[in-house]
Amino acid sequence: HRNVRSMTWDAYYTFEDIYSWLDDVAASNSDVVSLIYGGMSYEGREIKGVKISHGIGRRSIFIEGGIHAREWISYATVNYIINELVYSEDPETQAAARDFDWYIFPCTNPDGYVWTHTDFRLWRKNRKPVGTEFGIDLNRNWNSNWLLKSSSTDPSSNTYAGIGPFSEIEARTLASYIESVADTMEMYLSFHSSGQLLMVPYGNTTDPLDNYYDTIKIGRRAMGSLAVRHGTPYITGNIAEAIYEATGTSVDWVKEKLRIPLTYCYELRDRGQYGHLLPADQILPNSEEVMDSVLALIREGQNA
Ligand code: ING
Ligand code: ZN
Repeated sequence: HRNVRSMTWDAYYTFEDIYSWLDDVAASNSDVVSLIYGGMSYEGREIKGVKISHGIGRRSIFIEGGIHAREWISYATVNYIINELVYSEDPETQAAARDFDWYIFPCTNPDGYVWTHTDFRLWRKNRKPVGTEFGIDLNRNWNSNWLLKSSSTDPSSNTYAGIGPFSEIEARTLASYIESVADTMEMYLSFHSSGQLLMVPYGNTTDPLDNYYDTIKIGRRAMGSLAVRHGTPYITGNIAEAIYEATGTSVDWVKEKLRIPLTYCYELRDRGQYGHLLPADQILPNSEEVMDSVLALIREGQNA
């Protein structure tokens, strides 16, 4: 396939083009960027990402994008973050790139993403056949309160949770990769669309558990920074209070099992006008404001 040497922010890219671009970013910046493999998909595609590291002994930040196939803005936003961390000349961005090890996966549901380009634009799940149906919701398959809330046992449902926790190779292999790098991890970010929300665990209860008050305070300040550039309002809350109760999700598992202190899930633009079909001319403003907010999360997280 063709070699994507630079990515622009006025179009959505295919699976092949994203992976080709990751290859090139790594090859062109081999002192700092390496390719990493977070796992495998049912149809045999790799969950490919990049590690950005300016040396050993750093704390780390993990970014998970594209676990839901139709949420194209998630893939684009995560690619933008990679691009900024590698190529930006902004001093704060460069400091963030230098001060942390970054583990970044733009496409954690490869088969689903390919399907949204070839066959069905609004596909959400993976593509494993289940009887006459297809697909498990990869954000309901994690081993944290599995099947308890907003999860289905019906394979035709968009929130079908699978036959058990980590039944799906994508969720299972990614989880074991996350676990393998968790000791240095301070922040975990998951990107979805849409709704303009910043959410913290947990999804099974509105109770303010763990470091709820700290993470909400940090999150609200970061959403203040997000709004500075284009005025886009985000609401911060726990999953159950901000959107709906849902369990078996990646962020709940990361927080509950790995105890990563700053674990957040974004619902990116917009608030429903276009939903998952966000026009490509919003990729850049969306990504700029999100990058501002990621830097703010780091800043506010250190001051907390
Ligand atoms: N929303 C998320 C979903 O998986 C979510 C909301 C995220 C719930 C993280 C719990 C944890 O349903 C979308 N748009 O997919
Ligand atoms: Zn989603």
